[in-house]
Amino acid sequence: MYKRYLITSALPYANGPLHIGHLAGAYLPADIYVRYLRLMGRDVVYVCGSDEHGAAITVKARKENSTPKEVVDKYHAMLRDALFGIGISFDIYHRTTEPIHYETSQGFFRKLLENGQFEEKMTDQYFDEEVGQFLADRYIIGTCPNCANPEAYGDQCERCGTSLSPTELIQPRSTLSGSTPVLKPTKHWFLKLDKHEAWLKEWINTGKNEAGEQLHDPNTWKNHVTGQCNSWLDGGLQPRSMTRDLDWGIPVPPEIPDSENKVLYVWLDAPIGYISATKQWALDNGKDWEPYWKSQDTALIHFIGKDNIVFHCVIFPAILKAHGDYILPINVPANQFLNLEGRKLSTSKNWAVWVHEFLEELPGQGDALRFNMIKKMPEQGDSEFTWKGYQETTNNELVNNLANFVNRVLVLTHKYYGGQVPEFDANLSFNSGWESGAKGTVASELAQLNAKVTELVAQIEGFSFREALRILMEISSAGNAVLQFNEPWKAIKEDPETVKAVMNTGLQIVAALSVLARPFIPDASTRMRTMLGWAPLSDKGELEAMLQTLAAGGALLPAGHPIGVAEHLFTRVPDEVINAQIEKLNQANAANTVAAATEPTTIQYEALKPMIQYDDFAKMDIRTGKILTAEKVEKSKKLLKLTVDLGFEQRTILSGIAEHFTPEQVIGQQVIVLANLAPRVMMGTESQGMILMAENAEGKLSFVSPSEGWPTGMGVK
Ligand code: B3M
Ligand code: ZN
Repeated sequence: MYKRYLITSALPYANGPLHIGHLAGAYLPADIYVRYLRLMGRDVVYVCGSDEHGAAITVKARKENSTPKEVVDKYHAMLRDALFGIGISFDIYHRTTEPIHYETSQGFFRKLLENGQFEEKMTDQYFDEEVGQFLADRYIIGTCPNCANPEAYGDQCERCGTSLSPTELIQPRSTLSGSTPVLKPTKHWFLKLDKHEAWLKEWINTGKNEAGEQLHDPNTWKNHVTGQCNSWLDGGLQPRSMTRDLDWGIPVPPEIPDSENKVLYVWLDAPIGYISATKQWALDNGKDWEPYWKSQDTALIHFIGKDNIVFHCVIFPAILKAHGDYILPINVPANQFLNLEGRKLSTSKNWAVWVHEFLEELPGQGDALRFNMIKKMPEQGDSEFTWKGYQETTNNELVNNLANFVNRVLVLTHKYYGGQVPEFDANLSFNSGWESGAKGTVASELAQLNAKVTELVAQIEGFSFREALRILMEISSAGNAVLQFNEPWKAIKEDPETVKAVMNTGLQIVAALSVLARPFIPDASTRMRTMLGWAPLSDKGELEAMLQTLAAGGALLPAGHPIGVAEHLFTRVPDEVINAQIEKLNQANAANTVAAATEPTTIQYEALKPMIQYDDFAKMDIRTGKILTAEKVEKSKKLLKLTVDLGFEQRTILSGIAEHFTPEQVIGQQVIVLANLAPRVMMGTESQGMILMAENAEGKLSFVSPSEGWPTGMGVK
């Protein structure tokens, strides 16, 4: 077991408010895990903060006609309030513009330089002569060499997804002045990532360091995380520039020759923010930060979204290693993306549910949002949030199941026993809540509870928070069933002794839920505690204590304990609230449609093929599958080499989609596969099947996939 835990969530860019996609990706999973660790009595520090440098900020400042400093001050406050408002329980929420962070980052630069980790190189970079400034990649737009999009950025084409470098753009122009930039030589410090490739490969795939010590168990890493790292590593690592010519950022230490007007690359700045935040936390709390970052018995875990995987699994580990005395993360349980009402969340298109607006417009529903986000958490694949789904889940699971159960137990305890936990005869049996038709005693019901709690804990340990939440609700359902199957309201007259045993069981289950709910819906947990006549949790080992009590067959609530007042934990979400939110999205959509109004096009449909018989169709074996790994095929523009999971086996499939998708984009994608197509060798590799794709009139491709979470290897008929 680890002696201490250091948990991080990705530092959000302070260039916009927080939306539910961020929440589901990097903050809620970490918060669940951290709250759980605290309840288990572990030593844990949870750090985060605003990422306040990089082109993301300066671009926004130009757009808002303000300064970078104004931008970060405004959004830092908004992000912090939204995150704490939704109950993310950071031990510190820091900023990368704090002096302690400047010192720490510059210290890293110096140490890396001293350790010979940099290669100093002159490179040609675009310079805007009108403005007199080198241009960050995002400040250059031009025509994409891949799809001819005239508005591609210097680092990426947002239409086809290809990552680019500015010199690949056709007809580049500066977004600052509109002029054509010129190439000018400039000096930069490149981290020799190529020197780190071998150990990184070994470490990611086996969990071992160069000395052969086991640092983590690679089987606990998510497939899509390892897959994305490997497809990057297989492409070969190149030295990467760790400096930029910008006027916003942390200056390269001034004593270093040629450092004028150079700042640190934001990825040599932001992740170091985790370290400076820990230092500040230690200062504020009279602790020592170093063991958290330098002692092998610390578990460092980064919670992030999938777009930050290579930075946290390849680049930052290389930086830590290059420094020399830091530990590496034992896991990076990245999540995939959450979509909203069938579409990608988009800040620029205002296609989002903003957390600060949610908290304002749906007051008191923070826990309900958390619950819904966890239920739809994109742990293994992309997932989707809909307002109708929000209403259904809240009403069916939180109101009808959990709130209803807790309320009934408390109301009946007041009614029958004057608000005191009843004494009972341990030999009495009644209908079990865990299995319809079975009989149980209080002791056997609690033994079942213990088994479920153990399962729930194991799921949290394995970062399967959706499953853990499902088990939480299973426990609540069992509580409801104990009441439903024994109908104390009918039995109280003829068989009051059995009713005492039934009610005692119900109360023990509420007591367990008040602790178990804490990581997921913290406010509801506190309210359950108050209803039970208990103080709120102090988050110091209460779950650990509860596990011990349950394992020893003890009671969580002693007989005679006086409970508090019964109230409703959750309220129904009415149609009006949902309709108003849907209307808000429709308006955002209408604004976008007006903005994007294009000339009408006439679509050319392909002619229908000749008729076939059913038998022709039935010869095809079509299956559901999932892409595990993806990489470019050398010397081929069109092909991606994929490993596809068919459940019963894995296949290598070459697919002609490389001009449409990057390997990173397709890893984790659910697909439909023609599984009995005769193998074919292409570019020296045997392709064992075909991925079915939809193609539109412009020749764009779209994946065809089963419903989210559908098992692989299932027939398509
Ligand atoms: N701010 C990118 C992002 O918000 C970046 C993460 C930094 S984590 C150290 O997606
Ligand atoms: Zn493109």
